[in-house]
Amino acid sequence: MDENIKNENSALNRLSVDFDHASEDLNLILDELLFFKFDNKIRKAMGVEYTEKLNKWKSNIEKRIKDDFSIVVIGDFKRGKSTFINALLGEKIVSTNVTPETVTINRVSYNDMFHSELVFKDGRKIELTYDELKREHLENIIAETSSPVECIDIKVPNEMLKGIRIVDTPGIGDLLNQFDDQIKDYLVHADAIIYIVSALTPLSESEKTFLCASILPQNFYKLFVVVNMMDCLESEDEVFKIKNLIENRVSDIFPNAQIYGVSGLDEYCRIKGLKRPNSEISDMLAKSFDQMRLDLKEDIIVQKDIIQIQRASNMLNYLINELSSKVQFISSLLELNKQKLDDLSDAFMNDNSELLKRVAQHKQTIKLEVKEMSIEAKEWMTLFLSRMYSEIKNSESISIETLEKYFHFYMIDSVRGAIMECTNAHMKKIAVLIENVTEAMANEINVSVSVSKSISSSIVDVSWTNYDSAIVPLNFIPGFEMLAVLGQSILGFVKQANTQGQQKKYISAILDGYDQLKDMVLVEMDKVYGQIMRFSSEELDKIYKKQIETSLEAIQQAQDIALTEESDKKEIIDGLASANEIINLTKSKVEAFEKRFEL
Ligand SMILES: Nc1nc2c(ncn2[C@@H]2O[C@H](COP(=O)(O)OP(=O)(O)OP(=O)(O)O)[C@@H](O)[C@H]2O)c(=O)[nH]1
Ligand SMILES: [Mg+2]
Repeated sequence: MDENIKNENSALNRLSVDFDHASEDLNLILDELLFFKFDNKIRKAMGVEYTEKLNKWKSNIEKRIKDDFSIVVIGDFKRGKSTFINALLGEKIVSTNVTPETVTINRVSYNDMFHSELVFKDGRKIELTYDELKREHLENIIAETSSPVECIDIKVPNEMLKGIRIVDTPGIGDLLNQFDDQIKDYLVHADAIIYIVSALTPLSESEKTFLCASILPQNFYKLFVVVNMMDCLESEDEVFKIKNLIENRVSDIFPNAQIYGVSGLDEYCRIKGLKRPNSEISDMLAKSFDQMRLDLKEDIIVQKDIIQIQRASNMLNYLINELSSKVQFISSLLELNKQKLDDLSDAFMNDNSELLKRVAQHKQTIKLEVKEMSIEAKEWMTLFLSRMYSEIKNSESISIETLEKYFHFYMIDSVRGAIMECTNAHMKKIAVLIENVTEAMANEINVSVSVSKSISSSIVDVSWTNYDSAIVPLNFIPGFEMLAVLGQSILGFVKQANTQGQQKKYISAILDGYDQLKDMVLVEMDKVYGQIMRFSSEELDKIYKKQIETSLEAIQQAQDIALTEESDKKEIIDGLASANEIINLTKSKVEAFEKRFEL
């Protein structure tokens, strides 16, 4: 009975959005905005460059509507993302256990025949056979070409992939860290996220930070959190415990997250009829994977159209807001005379301007603040490490087997967690500082421009960066790669103790080397805070540059307008009025659209 209701519901869901119709409507609204390009008066008012930009945004939104629905599988390194994808698809498609040299982004989608190619950053491609997708072969091919790889595009005749694309990303915080920018890009264009964590390191602080900073702001409709490697646990009870633990940790951040405890490896073995890794809990693991697969289908794949339309309509809203700010800004500049505009533009372009001097002062202030923070963090860390020392000293009751199996995870996670805890608290402070400075800079620009505050703050928001900014906090996570290196060093440190299976020897080996470990951690902390300092300073430069650029562009536009005849000016004022009309019209159309599709 329940099953019937569920099926009926999902059928209804499918009926509730007519994707072709909805995307056609969105395209019509987008076409409306093309008047910005074709109406001469508007072109004159907004400037040619601006109307050109419109094209880019428009094609971005169109791409969002037209492209396959994209599910991005993401998570820290070596959590079993690729294994999970293979298990989900029931065949070995993406390579697993890859070495850093073979790390790639894999895009898997549907085609009625297998087809795969290695795509290089310069646009060149190499066709790959199914066999060449194996790690050993790929390694040789990538080494031989020694060109930077963009991704591997894999098309397979797998029913599940119809209309969707699964993106397998390399681990965040990969030692090489070369993919982070690319992953950001995929995240912006993702429709849904599957976040993979490991049951052996259940949601570390760095993973939590990543979720908060990069996934949360994007307002995904649903978040699937997959706790993988459950086969490594001893019993169903333990599986249950770990799943609950993660549920608690995640639900604070994402009330709409769905958590599954699975084993990609077990599922793959089950499908292929291979020996399962943990026979004690294999039934439970199979059930859990099946449930996850079913939910994925019902909650995401069946609803993919509506999710995709919603994301496109969000982008459209950003675009409309941006256009609106720009029109307001130009309108306010029109009130200034030519001389005043020239002075303004001189002030902005002058390398020795008062404005730049003030940016330098702001940077210095932030630098001092970060210095203080790093001292505070190291004091705090020293305390933390001595607490941990006592805990290790008092761990007689833990068996040598457990220590050998889990102790390095405990160490790595605790130390990383403590560092993330410090930097998290400090980064929040720094974010507030940067925000204040940004506002101060906007005000300083504002004082000279003498336009209203609301307009100057909209300068900061203006442009596509508004959409991008959902992703900016990723840069705020300091030194992911350093934390990874630190993890490796701790691992080395713990594993070097050769204690021939004796518990006491194991503990004393760890304690003997403890000072060395402490020094290592403090040195890493210095590096992390150094990076935060550099990052803050670069961030201020970027914000300042952006503010100046946007202001100069508008001033230039106003200068051009100031030079025109009175009669032309009237045309421009008319143009701005028409622009406003279009903006308001599209705004109400988007609203009506969202209401109709219950977005
Ligand atoms: N026991 C167990 N091992 C697993 C499971 N999933 C993956 N592994 C193993 O973990 C290692 C890494 O797996 P991958 O699938 O390559 O992990 P990944 O997250 O894609 O790794 P990167 O892409 O390098 O970040 C491999 O040796 C897998 O066999 C699992 O569910 N259980
Ligand atoms: Mg992988």
